[in-house]
Amino acid sequence: MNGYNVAILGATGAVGGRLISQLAQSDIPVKNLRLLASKRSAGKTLKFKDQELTVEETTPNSFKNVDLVLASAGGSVSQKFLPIAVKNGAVCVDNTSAFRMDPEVPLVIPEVNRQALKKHHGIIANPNCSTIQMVLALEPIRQAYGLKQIIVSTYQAVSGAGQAAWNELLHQAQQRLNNEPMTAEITPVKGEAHHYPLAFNLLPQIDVFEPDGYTHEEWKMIHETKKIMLDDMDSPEIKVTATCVRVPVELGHGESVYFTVDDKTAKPSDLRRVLEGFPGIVVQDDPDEQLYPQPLTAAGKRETFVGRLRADAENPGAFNMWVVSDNLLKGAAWNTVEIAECLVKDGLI
Ligand code: NAP
Ligand code: 3JM
Repeated sequence: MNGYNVAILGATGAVGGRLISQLAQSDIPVKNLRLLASKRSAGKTLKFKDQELTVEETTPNSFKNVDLVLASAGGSVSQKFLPIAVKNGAVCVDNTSAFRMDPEVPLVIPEVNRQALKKHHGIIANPNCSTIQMVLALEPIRQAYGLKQIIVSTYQAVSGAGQAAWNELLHQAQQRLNNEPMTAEITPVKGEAHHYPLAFNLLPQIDVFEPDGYTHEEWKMIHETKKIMLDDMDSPEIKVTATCVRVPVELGHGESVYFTVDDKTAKPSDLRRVLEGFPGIVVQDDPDEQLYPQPLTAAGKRETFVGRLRADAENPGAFNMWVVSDNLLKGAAWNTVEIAECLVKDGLI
């Protein structure tokens, strides 16, 4: 084979731009690349390697002769177009939540459950950004010491809410510096009844609320974690609970993760050792040197950074740690391209 025909759906977005650059850096042989978005962006040009490519409006015909689709244009767009792409013979890696809980669809972090790719029927789902970095940091610990419970609080960057929300945060910050009232039309969630400024603020709402008082983002973290680690979105084997908060950071989600392990003799130094040997993880943990992960230092990197690892002094087998990763790279575009690389290497396209 002299290369694949690839389409990027949502190519003009915050994730889409990174899908283009991660694909350019990958070892996937690309014969032809199609950049797809809505009618609004049709005709714009974007660079892939040294080629200037024109963005096209997405229609059902966009998927003829396409081998691989990398999708990141929102759940309803994936729901509409990916089944058409599959019918046309393409394999799709989807960044949205549209198919993540479908039992026929593998939900994959390559370092954790690459083997699940073998069961695909045309669509593979990329997990939520907050799920990916937490599960990647907990999997080596689960493998070595067993995992019983996870209590996570997230500190999620505005870029996770899309380019328009990111622009709005910068505008709000400028308004504050100009001593003008801050305005909000998107943050915390586009389309909701109420909007609040995120600049110099914290908003404990990501995605819409469910009747039980949790947000959809919090339930995504719970179900996705169980599906990836235990292959059962409702498994009681590991208890998971989450609080998701949007913070006025541009790029890079932070997470405070409290967890308990089966092996009550495990020490922080044991956990640090298994984390250090795991692919995709970098331990940054030296209080004497004030070394710990930060969004500013994680932005632009593919790895997930772990620090502040310490035992709960009052509860044997319980620990706290702090996890940071670039939400648009390992949380989205890099994990998607990494999945595609695995599909190519494993002969699954
Ligand atoms: P964004 O910056 O708002 O970009 C949205 C993209 O979707 C743009 O390219 C837009 O094209 C395109 N689009 C919108 N409506 C479309 C339509 N009807 N047909 C075709 N294309 C359409 O958002 P983003 O941050 O890149 O995120 C996009 C999606 O990726 C999110 O909705 C989410 O589902 C997923 N995501 C997942 C993760 C993760 O955790 N894995 C992280 C972030 C995002 P135009 O330029 O024409 O408007
Ligand atoms: C829609 O930071 C975030 O808001 C999470 C990323 C995101 C998702 C997702 O991947 O779960 C933003 C907007 C979705 C979605 O597809 O549900």
